[in-house]
Amino acid sequence: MGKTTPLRRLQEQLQAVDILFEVLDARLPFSSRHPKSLELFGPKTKLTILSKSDLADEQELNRLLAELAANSSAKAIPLCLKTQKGQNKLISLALELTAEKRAALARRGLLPRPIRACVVGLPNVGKSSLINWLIGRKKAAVGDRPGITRGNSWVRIHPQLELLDTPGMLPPVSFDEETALKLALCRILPDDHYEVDLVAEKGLALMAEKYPRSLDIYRSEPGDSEVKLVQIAEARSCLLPGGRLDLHRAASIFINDFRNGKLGKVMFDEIKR
Ligand SMILES: Nc1nc2c(ncn2[C@@H]2O[C@H](COP(=O)(O)OP(=O)(O)OP(=O)(O)O)[C@@H](O)[C@H]2O)c(=O)[nH]1
Ligand SMILES: [Mg+2]
Repeated sequence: MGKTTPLRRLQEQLQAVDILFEVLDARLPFSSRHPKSLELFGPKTKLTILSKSDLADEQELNRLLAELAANSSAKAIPLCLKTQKGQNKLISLALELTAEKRAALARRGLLPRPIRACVVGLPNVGKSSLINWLIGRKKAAVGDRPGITRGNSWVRIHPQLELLDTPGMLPPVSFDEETALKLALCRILPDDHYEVDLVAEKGLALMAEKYPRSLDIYRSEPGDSEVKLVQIAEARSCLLPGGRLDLHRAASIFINDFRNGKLGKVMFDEIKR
């Protein structure tokens, strides 16, 4: 008894907050949601942040936003956390979503207190970046590596809104193979959770299917000739001693090119048409 497990810590954090900022990767708006999020968050008020919108296929993202706006009361906002724009929009959405709660607190005649928010999401989706972006200074640790945030204080980001400076860590889960592949490609699964070559092969197939032209950077001339690891190894002269092709290096090149945006903006989840 009394032992702090990550799940208990999360539950304590959730109890203290009025609204959740659930961060999802805009390229994977369904796959990057914790499979148990409904169970974990219950009926808690939630604002969905679609982070890394600068890396997402704009047309598909707009389709998703239209779909959400038409069919649910859930609010979602796409954000690029690399630019200092949109804070006021997010804060006013949060205030809008908690208007009833604030009114109820006021009716109880309590000393008015700000609404409290906490950021949640899978590893590497941009939770710390969101906190920094809202707080406006580098406080939370940010890194391009899943799982770097450990260790809480409230920071006032608006007279009526406070933010917990530590994100809620969600319990680890396993994903089906298809989802795990997309998450690994977008670096939401830690590097030691997957085979680089396999992720690259599947990623290439995904890009060939959805964004075939993006693979032209590995073709000698633009077209639709097949691009597999062999072709990338040839195009980039990845050779092992003895002259055999180094497919493992080709796999790393592809994954880095993808993550650095060299293959363009993508959407990997199916948006209803
Ligand atoms: N291009 C782009 N990169 C982003 C954006 N937001 C975050 N990143 C990058 O994504 C990586 C992960 O961001 P973090 O804020 O550390 O993510 P986190 O969810 O706190 O990760 P953990 O603490 O490891 O769970 C970093 O390299 C960020 O620079 C964004 O809007 N656009
Ligand atoms: Mg973090």
